[in-house]
Amino acid sequence: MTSNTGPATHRHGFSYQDNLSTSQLKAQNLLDHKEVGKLREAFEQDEGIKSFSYGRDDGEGRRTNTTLWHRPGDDITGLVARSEKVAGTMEKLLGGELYHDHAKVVIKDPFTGGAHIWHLDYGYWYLDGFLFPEMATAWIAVDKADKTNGCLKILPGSHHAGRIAHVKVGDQVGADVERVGHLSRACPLMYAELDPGDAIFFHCNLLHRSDQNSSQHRRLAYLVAYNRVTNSSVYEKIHTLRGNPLNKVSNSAITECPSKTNIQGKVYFGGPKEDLALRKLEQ
Ligand SMILES: O=C(O)CCC(=O)C(=O)O
Repeated sequence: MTSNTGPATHRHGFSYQDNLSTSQLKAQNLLDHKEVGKLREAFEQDEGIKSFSYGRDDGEGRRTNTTLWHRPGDDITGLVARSEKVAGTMEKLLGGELYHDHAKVVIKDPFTGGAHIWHLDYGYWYLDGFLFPEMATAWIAVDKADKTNGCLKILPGSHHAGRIAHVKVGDQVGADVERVGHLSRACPLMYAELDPGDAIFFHCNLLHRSDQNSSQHRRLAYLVAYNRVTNSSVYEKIHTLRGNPLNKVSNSAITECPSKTNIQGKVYFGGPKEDLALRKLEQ
């Protein structure tokens, strides 16, 4: 991360708190049992998740399943994204006031869930016109995520390599495979195996991927991406859509919120056909 962020994040590219060691990469119980239960129930009932979900060819014979929206809204998904323990932690890691760039639900259904190939999030956010890699993601496990159902895989410390070249693979934006091979020797792979409610916060230049889910267990994760307010996109249209103040709330707002989701205030993304980064890589 940039020089004004915490040392652990700076060293490994992911963190929860500054005294984190590599063996404790996760934010254990970031959401407690009740909070993550409410979030899961909301995702399972939510009409927006079903109606706006889209797939991407993973280049490995399957498709991913994601629903992505800009602007957090006031329902349980929005309150988690705006809460002190998620947004406030991220603010400390990124070193200043933040925008909520987007949130998404990534569902890997049993036996059919697709892979997310090796990439950096800044591989495509760069193409969306963000000048600085001052962006990061909170990846929150809603279902248990392990090696069998396609948990996140990361190369700790790889964010020090900066932005590496990306190409279109299937419908995804993937990192240069030769460079990933070299970096995987320099920064040995870690599996982010998480229990429901655990999370990791990772830098936008950290190399990551997740495998297909061939197990009998669903893997559902909630991802919230943040950007420094001083790092607006140079594209006016993207800034207008994504550069909205965060309006943080206290952690108790999560418990106090009725669990129903609400699509009001959210702006859903239409998938690969609306993907500026993918269009640019096709040129
Ligand atoms: O949740 C996952 O499996 C990875 C998702 C991801 O890396 C992405 O959507 O950019």
